[in-house]
Amino acid sequence: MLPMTSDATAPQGGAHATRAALAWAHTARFLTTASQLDQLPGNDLAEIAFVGRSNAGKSTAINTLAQQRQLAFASKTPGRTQHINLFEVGPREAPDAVWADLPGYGYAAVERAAKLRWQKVMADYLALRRNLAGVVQMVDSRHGFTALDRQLLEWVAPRVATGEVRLLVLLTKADKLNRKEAAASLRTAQEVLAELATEQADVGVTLFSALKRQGVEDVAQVLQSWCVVPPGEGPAAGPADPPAA
Ligand SMILES: Nc1nc2c(ncn2[C@@H]2O[C@H](COP(=O)(O)OP(=O)(O)O)[C@@H](O)[C@H]2O)c(=O)[nH]1
Ligand SMILES: [Mg+2]
Repeated sequence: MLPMTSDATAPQGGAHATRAALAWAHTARFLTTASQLDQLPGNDLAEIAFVGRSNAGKSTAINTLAQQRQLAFASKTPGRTQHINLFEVGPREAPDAVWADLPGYGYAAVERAAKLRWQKVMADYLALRRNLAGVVQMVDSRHGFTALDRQLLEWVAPRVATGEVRLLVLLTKADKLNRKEAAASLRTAQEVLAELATEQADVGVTLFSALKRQGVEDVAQVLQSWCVVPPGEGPAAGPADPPAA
């Protein structure tokens, strides 16, 4: 894990904290699905959005974190799924987080109307979803940020700048890179993300491989830290609520 700012939550706490974070991620279970933002349940639980280009490895990353083969479905018609799938995480009687699997983007064969619909859904969700605590963006480590990836960063940047929404970029399929390529991929991504840096911003980036389980434990710990307030620390003082979504 390479935090971009001194504020970024670096995983720590040793084997026990790692096991606890993985156990937390493994509790993920399907909650509901929505085809429009106004169908999303109003929710006070911290929500973590998973976003990424079609084929970037988003479903695989979610399934790997949750240690469930089919939690996030691999779409049979790539790029066509405009649904937002929500998963609940934490103790069943007292869930402490929601994971939101947002529509993949950038699939070439999608017609223009669907692309525009996607833009509206994503821009509105990222700007307005009241309980959005963090965004996990999957970027193929071999390709780096595409124009659409950067567009998405721009939509959420205002809330990242204030620290209201955290950002973690997973450079996926890192097993396909050799050591030198991996270092270059990380460095290039850091350069792009440096544009988002502010005093308050919590932005991280890490190499990730579902195949080799690289980064899985660190990512679980970061996501848990976004949602679970350690005993005695009280709720973080945040900015005023943006308009409800
Ligand atoms: N080598 C390798 N392939 C991966 C990894 N993660 C995903 N893939 C492959 O990348 C393709 C797209 O993955 P998927 O999770 O469906 O991407 P999504 O469209 O972003 O949900 C599939 O063929 C996966 O098997 C990884 O860590 N390593
Ligand atoms: Mg998928």
